[in-house]
Amino acid sequence: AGQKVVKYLYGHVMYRKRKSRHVLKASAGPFSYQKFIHFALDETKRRTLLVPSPLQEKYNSLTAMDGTTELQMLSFQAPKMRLLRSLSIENEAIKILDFAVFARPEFDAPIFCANFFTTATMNIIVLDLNPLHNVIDQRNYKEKYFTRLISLGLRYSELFPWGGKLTSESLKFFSPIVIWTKFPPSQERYDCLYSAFKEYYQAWLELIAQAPEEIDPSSIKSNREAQHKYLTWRAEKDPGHGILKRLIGESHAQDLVRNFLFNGLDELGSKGFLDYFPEYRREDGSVNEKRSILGKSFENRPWDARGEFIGDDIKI
Ligand code: BLA
Repeated sequence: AGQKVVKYLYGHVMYRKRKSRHVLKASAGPFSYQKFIHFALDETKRRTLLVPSPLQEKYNSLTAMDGTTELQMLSFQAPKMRLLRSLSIENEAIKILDFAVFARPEFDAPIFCANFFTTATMNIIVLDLNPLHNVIDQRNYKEKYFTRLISLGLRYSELFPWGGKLTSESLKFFSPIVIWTKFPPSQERYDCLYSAFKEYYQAWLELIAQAPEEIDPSSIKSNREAQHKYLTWRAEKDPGHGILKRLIGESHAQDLVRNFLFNGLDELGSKGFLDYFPEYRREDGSVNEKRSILGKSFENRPWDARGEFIGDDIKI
């Protein structure tokens, strides 16, 4: 039955691909992220046993309140992957991809993260292997996963210049090879972004394939907590939430964010947002709705060519 669902989902992706190609021809608008998803699923299936996630039944596709924007959700799991999920949102004017893979807590592998937001005038891009543990203070974690990827990161950071100031709190969730960039529409850049996505995803697949299963309960616990903290941050403060609310309404957006995109909040831990990020506590005990307490900073890439953090003047 699993295989059947996968085939069905593939059919769906292929169908969407043909459809969007047609749209492209008609409007010459921006391209589609469907081939990114297709590549990632193909490559993952080549390397591991990928089966649909139980989430797939509830989260599959949705038409936004405007009656034209399509939201497409896919989710899978594999022996080492707790959750591989993708959300794509497309209409004539916008193309959005939020693709992430979370390992099971027995592995301390980074989180694969591709967040692409494309309009007729602008692209906002984050592509990274988000570290599970702190790579600024914990040298051993950084060396374990990132030292060998510095040259890959360097190649693409030259092609994709740093996107400028960003929410300071986000920096802790990024690795030395993060691609954070903005650019106006350009076919050449999209082709380059596709290459970057393919190379980063291959690198992540290789890394998870090599990752040994942790058996020490305290390490597993620390991995679980780190992933829970990451999910808690993104479920509360991710910059995409406003768009989702506008498209599908507050309560659907909330459900999608908490139970699909950042699924695991209820299973991996019991702490709340303010336990992890007490600086957001307001006097009445509620969560400050501001995205950032520290404000925006890091005008330039705060990692040097050797992957050393050089943003020390700003406290994060
Ligand atoms: C902007 N998205 C941004 C910015 C970042 C990210 C860094 C710049 C604004 C800022 O400094 O916060 C992405 N931030 C991330 C990611 C992490 C993080 C991936 O901390 C991970 C830890 N973007 C999406 C999706 C949508 C989206 C799915 O990925 C819409 C549904 C929209 N992102 C979006 C928009 C902006 C943005 C509209 C510009 C608005 C803004 O700056 O607040």
